[in-house]
Amino acid sequence: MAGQLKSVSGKSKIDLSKKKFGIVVAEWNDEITEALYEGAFHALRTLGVKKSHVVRKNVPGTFELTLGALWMAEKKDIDAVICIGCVIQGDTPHFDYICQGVTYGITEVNIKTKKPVIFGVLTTLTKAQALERAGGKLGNKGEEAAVTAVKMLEF
Ligand code: DLZ
Repeated sequence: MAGQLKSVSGKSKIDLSKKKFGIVVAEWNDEITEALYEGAFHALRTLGVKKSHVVRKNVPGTFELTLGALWMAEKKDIDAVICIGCVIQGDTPHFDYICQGVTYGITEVNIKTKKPVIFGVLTTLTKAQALERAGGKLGNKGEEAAVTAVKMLEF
């Protein structure tokens, strides 16, 4: 992941100080989603995005990311949206419905608004797997989501 950050840092074809990002954060599994948010925020700042150009909004759970992302992306001054969530499998099929709903929903928001809306959602079998991906041994997927947003703006 650090490699990806380096490949964008300082070399961006666009002036990132002029770009404004929305980050929508699900409150479920907040230990994980806060770490993902911090990763995304830190990456954007490292890449040259102004602090005042990062707008955060919380939603209750990952399922609500779709509507939160739509409201955020519909704002004229927002260039890209990063959705942060974490769904951990439980004993019921709820996991599958939330994952399916948000995946489809975020895809729709991309197409409808024609803005990059990034899927920074962990879908894991255990909390340990989520922690590994939220600043643990497998990096920080929030950071990756931020880099993805920048790459899409460069596109
Ligand atoms: C209900 C629920 C469950 C069981 N698990 C999660 C989860 O692991 N991660 C998450 O972000 N949200 C979960 N939710 C809440 C749903 O996303 C949603 O907020 C509710 O179903 C209300 O629409």
